[in-house]
Amino acid sequence: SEAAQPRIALLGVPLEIGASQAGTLMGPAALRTAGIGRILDQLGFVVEDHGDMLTPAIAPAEGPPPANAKYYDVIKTWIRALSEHSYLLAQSGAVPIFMGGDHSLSMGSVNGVARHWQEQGRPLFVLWLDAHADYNTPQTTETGNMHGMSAAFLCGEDGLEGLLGDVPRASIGPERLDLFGIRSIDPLERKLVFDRRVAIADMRAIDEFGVAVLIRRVIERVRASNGVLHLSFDVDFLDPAVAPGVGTTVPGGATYREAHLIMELLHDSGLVRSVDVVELNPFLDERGRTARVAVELISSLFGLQITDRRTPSNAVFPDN
Ligand code: 5AB
Ligand code: MN
Ligand code: MN
Ligand code: MN
Repeated sequence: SEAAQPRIALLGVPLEIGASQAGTLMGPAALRTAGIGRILDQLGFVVEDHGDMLTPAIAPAEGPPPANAKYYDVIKTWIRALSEHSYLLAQSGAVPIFMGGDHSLSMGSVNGVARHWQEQGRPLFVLWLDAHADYNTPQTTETGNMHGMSAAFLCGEDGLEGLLGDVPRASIGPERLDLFGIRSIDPLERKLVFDRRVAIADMRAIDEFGVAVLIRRVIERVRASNGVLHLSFDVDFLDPAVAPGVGTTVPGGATYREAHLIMELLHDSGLVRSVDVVELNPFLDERGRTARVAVELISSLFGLQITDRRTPSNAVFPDN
C-alpha cells in the first residue's frame, strides 16, 4: 500500500572535476527533466527533493596534496560535505538517491550511509554497476582522475588518508564490494582487485551466466549476513548504444534488457537502501536518451513492473 512505501530523498551533487570530461555537473538537472521525481511519486513514494548541493567553499590545503590525485583539495571539500549530508539522510529513514555528478562523489555518499548502517549494526554491501572497476589509488592510477578511485577508497585502500579530514571514515572493506559489468581495468588496478579478492562479474561472466544468476548471487551474499545494499550505478555500465551520454564509453556493455532485469531483481530483494546515479553527461547525450533510460531504470528499481509475475529465486549459483 502507499502508506507502507518509504520516503525517497533526492540530492543533486553537481560535481564534474573528478572526471576526465566536463559536463556531469548537469546530470542532476537532466535526471529531473527526465522525470525522476515525478515517476517515483507515481509509484507511491513520498519524494523529498533536497535540491542540489551548493558548491562548498574550498577547504584550505592541509599540506601538499597526494600526487596523482587531480583537484584533490576541491574534491575533498565536496566529499566531506556530502558524507555528512548522506549520513543525515540515511539517519532520517529515507532512501537517498544521489544524483551525480561524477563517480568521485561516491566516496562521500557511500561513506555517509556506511556510517549510518555501522551504527545500526548492519553491514553495508555495495554493488558497483560500471564499465570500470574504479579501484585505482594514487599509486596505481594512470590518469590521476579521482572518479576512478572511489571504490578503492571505500574499501580502505591506502593513498587518500586525509580526504575526509575530521569526518568519520566508515570503510566497507573489499569483501563487501561487488564489481559488476566491468570491461575496462588498468594493469595495476587489475592486480590490486585480484590481490584483494574483490568479487567481480565482468562482461564475460555476464555473457556466460546471465545477469539473473549473477545478481542473485550478490543478493544472497547480502542476505546471508543480514546486510543492506547500496547501489552505485555508473551509467557507463550500459552499452554506449543505449547510453551515449557518458564521458568514458566502453563498447560491449549491458543491454537495455539486462539492465532492467537487474533493477527488477534488486527491487524484489528489498535490500537496496541507497543509490548513486553517476557519470551522466548531458552535454554528450543525444536528445536526452541517456537521462531517460537512467530514469526508467530507477523506476524499475523502485517497483515498476510489467506484470506482477515474478520468478522464484531458486536459481543455481555458479561458484565464486
Ligand atoms: B568511472 C580509468 N580507469 O582511472 C581511470 O567512469 C577510467 O567513474 C576511470 O568508472 C573511469 O582514469 C571512472 C582509465
Ligand atoms: Mn565507469
Ligand atoms: Mn565509475
Ligand atoms: Mn566515467
